[in-house]
Amino acid sequence: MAFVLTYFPVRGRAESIRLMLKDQGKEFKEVPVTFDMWMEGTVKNSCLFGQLPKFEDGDLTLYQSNAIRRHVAKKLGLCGKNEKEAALIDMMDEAVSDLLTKYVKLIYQEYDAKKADYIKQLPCDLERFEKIIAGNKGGFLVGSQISIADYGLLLQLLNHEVLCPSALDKFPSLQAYKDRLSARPNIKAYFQSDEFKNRPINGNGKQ
Ligand code: GTB
Repeated sequence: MAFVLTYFPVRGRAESIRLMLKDQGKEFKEVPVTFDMWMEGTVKNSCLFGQLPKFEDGDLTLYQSNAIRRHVAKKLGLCGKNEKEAALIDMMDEAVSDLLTKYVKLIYQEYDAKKADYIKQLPCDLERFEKIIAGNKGGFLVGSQISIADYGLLLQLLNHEVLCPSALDKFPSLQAYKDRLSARPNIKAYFQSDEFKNRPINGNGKQ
């Protein structure tokens, strides 16, 4: 049965869900909700927590982007090949979520006042991921196969390069990782599509 993803026409909290599905060649239907539709209130009132994204998998309806991500990842085998890998992937995914949380706070709450400070401390965060990627011969955050955490990190690297074009200059392993993942055939095709290129990163126009 086809998956259905309901979200605003932006990358935001839905993009890592989209990216996993695209990379794994899974069909899904998008239901875009415009700002005007949202403000009217009916859609918001129909959402369990008054927010999007919403994801439908047959008779299962999910809210909360991380719950959706984990559901999709489990179904598609993106949570590691054993218990140990699964625990390490969870840990990496939480670390990527921490970076996303900081980024979202900057974008939606303090962009003008704090952007310069944010960019100044960014190398501290990226350095940690640089060491992790450089230290894993498998080429991913964990093991030798792509996982849920890699999709999140890839998108964060792209977003941070838009925020600060030189963000990866001092991090050769992250740069190579970003290039390698972006060259996976389905991801490459998706990144080159108008669908991806024309979709704003964030809902408030800041990036
Ligand atoms: N913990 C939840 C999750 O991870 O799913 C948080 C979800 C969340 O913050 N959803 C935001 C939302 O529904 C959208 S992401 N906001 C509307 C509301 O609360 O009424 C940020 C966002 C905001 C606005 C737009 N937009 O207008 O296009 C796009 C994205």
